[in-house]
Parts: sequence; structure tokens; C-alpha cells
Amino acid sequence: MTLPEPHPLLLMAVLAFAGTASGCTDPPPVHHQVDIRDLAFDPDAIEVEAGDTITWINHDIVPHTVTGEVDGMESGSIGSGEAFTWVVGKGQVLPYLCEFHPTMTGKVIVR
Ligand SMILES: [Cu+2]
Repeated sequence: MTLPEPHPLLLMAVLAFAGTASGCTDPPPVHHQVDIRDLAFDPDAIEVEAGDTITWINHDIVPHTVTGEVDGMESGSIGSGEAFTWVVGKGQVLPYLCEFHPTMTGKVIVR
């Protein structure tokens, strides 16, 4: 005698439950993107989790920087068409600016 195949819907319910049960583990890191365009960061404020990564892409013809006060949040000059990626550390609100154009400001909000 063979066991009947489990109903596909039942299988999905079991998998969904297993997914909820393991919900206590940290979610996988998310990759975020900030576009630098027309002398501005877009979005200028971004909400992330520690461990996520953020890539700033410079779409302008002039170089920019991403300069913050926390470790490693210093891109140096990002030329036209270039990008800078940073792994989010701990902190609450991480303001940053462009050293070449200090009126260009943004902030990373770590949830
Ligand atoms: Cu700039």
C-alpha cells in the first residue's frame, strides 16, 4: 500500500507555516540604490536595516562624493557614471553630504 500524495494546497500551507516559524531569524540583507542626479541624492533619505547595502550611482557629468561621519562612509570622488557601494552599519540616522557640493545632503535611517 502506498501513501497518498499530500494535497498541493496542504503542502503550501505547511511551507508557509515553516516560513513563519523561522521568522525569528534576521531577514536577508537588502540592496538599495540612491541615484545622484542634478546635484541631488534621490531619494535624499533612505530607510534601511543594518547589514543592508546601498549603492549610490552618479548620473551627473560632474564628480560627487558620499561623505558621512561613520566608518567607511567615505566614497572619495565618484566620477560620472561611477558608483559607490557601502554596507550599512549600526546607527540611527546617518547624515551625509557631497564634499564638492556641501548643499547636497542626504541621510540613511537605520531601522
Ligand atoms: Cu557633488
